Amino acid sequence: MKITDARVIVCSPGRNFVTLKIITEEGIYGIGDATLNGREKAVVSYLEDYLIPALIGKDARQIEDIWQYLYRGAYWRRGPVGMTAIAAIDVALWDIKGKVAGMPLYQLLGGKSRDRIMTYTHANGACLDSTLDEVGKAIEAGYEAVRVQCGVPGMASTYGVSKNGEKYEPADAALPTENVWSTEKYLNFVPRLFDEVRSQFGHDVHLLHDVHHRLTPIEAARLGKELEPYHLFWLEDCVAAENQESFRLLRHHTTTPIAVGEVFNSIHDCRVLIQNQYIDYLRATLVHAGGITQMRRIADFAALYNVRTGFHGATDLSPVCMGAALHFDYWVPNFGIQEHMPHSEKMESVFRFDYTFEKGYFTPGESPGHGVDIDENEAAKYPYRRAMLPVNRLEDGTLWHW
Ligand code: CS2
Ligand code: MG
Repeated sequence: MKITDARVIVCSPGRNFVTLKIITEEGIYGIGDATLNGREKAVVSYLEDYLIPALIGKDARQIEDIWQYLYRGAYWRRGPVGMTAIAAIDVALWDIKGKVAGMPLYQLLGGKSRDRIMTYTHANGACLDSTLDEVGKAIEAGYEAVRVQCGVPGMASTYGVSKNGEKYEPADAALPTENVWSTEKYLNFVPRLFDEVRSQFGHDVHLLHDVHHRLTPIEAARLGKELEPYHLFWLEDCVAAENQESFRLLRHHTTTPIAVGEVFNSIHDCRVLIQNQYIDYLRATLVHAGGITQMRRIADFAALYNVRTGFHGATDLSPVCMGAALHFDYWVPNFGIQEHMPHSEKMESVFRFDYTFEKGYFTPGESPGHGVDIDENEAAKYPYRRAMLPVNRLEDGTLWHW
């Protein structure tokens, strides 16, 4: 089953998506998501200039060997650009395998382990009252888990709180816009936020919060400890994960569950955190961390240490990522939760998918493969626009983590 062609489709129906289509001599094709927010064209070049030429003529059935060839065979291993490109190929090849077998992807993985997939959505507002309103709306819509982000008094903008009321985190300009950050203002405010949310909505709803790498280990420990009475489902990315020893310090101070990993791309990024039991949830993105082939190894390893999955599902990942992730979630024994930021109608108009959503839960479809396709004519209506994520500075001008 020879690969005869592969092409990269770039479109921007509200935000940029990079989609890979691999075609075999039998005419069966598979689709992968190669979107890396704010660095899209780097992955396009990696695919077009380096990986696709090496793919043509290979047997599409040999997913493992192709993965090893692209990963081990490259002297320059790992990194978000290369691993996103490999993941796109991997997901497209699994899609082909499912179509050939006449089975949905979750069946190829071993069948379903649950009946439906719990998701969390985002509630955010510029001030406490509007944030509480958004939490109320999410609960009313049926979500059992809500990520809460709120503007911090005295700070002009905050991570996770969009400026114009959009549902998603923007990559909003051709060059990065700048946010200002104050750790003290933030730390003084967040426990109050969760106190209000719990007193208004009770303890049944799962609450999550994302710090987006902005604290030092001891600051994160303080936050985790002060949030303990509010029983978070997880506290995400409270420190940057380059120095993984940071998580030991954090872990020794708090029982608030810890989630990390949306920027990871290798099983080696996860090993220390998992085997030392520093974390509870792994956020690695299916399409940034080497696709199904690597992700199921990471998940199996995590299961040995009671670490569960919590896939990244922001709107900068296309419906192709969501479709493949949902099949994985349906199967993976140590599933935790799936992030869900709804795509706009315009974004969805470019893709065809068979997964369904009802009151906070997803179910993947039954069509062979991962069940997501791209309408190339629709995609052509929305040309690429460069859009970059913001940067962050402390009040004195020091560049900080975004
Ligand atoms: C976020 C993302 O979903 C999340 O938890 O951290 O919104 C993230 O900022 C974007 O995906 C960056 O591309
Ligand atoms: Mg995050």
